Amino acid sequence: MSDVRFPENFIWGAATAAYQIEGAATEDGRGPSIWDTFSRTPGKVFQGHTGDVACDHYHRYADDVAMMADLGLATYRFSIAWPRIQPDGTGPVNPRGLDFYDRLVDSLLARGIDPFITLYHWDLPQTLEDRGGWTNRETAEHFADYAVAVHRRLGDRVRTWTTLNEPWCSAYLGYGNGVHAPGTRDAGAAFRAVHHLLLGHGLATRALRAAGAETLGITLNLADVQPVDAASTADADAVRLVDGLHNRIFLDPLTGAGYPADVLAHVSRMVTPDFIQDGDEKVIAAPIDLLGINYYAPTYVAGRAGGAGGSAYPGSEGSVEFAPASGPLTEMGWMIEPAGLTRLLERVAADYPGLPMFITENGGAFPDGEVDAEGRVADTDRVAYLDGHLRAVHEAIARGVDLRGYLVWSLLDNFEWAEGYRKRFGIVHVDYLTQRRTPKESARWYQEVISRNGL
Ligand code: PNW
Repeated sequence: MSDVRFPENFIWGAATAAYQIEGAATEDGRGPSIWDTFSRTPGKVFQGHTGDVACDHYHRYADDVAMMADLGLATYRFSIAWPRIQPDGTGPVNPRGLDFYDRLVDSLLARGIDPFITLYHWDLPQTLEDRGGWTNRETAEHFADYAVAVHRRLGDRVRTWTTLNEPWCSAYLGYGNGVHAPGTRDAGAAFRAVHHLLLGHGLATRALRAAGAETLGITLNLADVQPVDAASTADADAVRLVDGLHNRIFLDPLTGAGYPADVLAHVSRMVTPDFIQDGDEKVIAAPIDLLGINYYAPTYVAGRAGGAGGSAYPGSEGSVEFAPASGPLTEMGWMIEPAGLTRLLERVAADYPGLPMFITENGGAFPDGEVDAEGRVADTDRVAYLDGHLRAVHEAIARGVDLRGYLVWSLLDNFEWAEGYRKRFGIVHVDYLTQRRTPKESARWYQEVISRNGL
């Protein structure tokens, strides 16, 4: 099948995040983050796994970059650990922390790989959490200072800067249902966090623009929210609520429309939104050059009086029922539905026109098995998942969506947050006892896709 060709300048790559791969948790002056604390709290992470060692990427980055070059990656998305740069979250920078990213950027550039930076992928300095974390407005200001400090060191070589990864997860899983760090369970805290994360994004974007950063953006894990019954008005109402809490609460203010009235009314039933101050929406609407989208699975909802709702959607209980996942599933229990990605991209393009998009994460956890006697990992399911989703991406582009690139999640098996190391998303297998890397069949397949610029 050689009919699936991507645009000439389409950008291929892979993504990771600092806490999930680096290890070296106490080295070179790194301070503790909320994930160090959370992973040490009994019962929070599978079998008490932590990111203390992870993939030891901090020491093995040069080999990892060589592997990326071998795969033909044009870009590599990684995150900066805030507690390496400012161990307490504020104040003078720790030069040794910046040195690591300096070396990483140089080795990427030496191999012709474009660095794609995420400034915040969930590892908030613990000191800031001790003062309320993202529920505290000051964290947004500290974030902008931190962003500028990183840019001052790397801005001469890095063109692409994104502020936050998935603020939905930080706010609703971190402060709403407590499944992620810091583990708070409070609907009001979740909405405060949403606002302060967006404010931090806006302040950082404004400051980085003034500092001369070339391409600025943010990554959202947007949801393709679908009704169980397309003919039901109750289901349509449920879709509107969940879409509002997941997508529009971020996309509308980011693109200058301010918070949607229906979402604000919903939030106001749980908390007085006095944390939204005059002028904030203007800050949040700082122009961006790209929208990063992470997509894994669709979300099906029904409207039902007394519905159980979802813990990650404050206020959805009593009116919404989340349909259990059905059909083929990944090891996370997430539905495999590539058409959801096409729908999502077309929807964003239609409702928020003029915003170039990038798939900043897409991939799946599968029970790969171990490396076999021939040194191979036959991850056929992952190849099928990626093939299906790339066809879905291609379809969206064919229908006119301005999508610039695709980054697979993830380059390496890594610390999958609350699931610890038991869920493997990598196209490269990691043996955690030896730290040996073995490209899976999916890595060889992806290498081929990249070299042909198509399927
Ligand atoms: C994203 N959910 O996390 C993150 O950006 C990655 O760090 C992570 O490894 C990857 O997706 C796979 O999980 C999510 O519960 C975690 O809906 C949880 C959810 C969504 C995204």
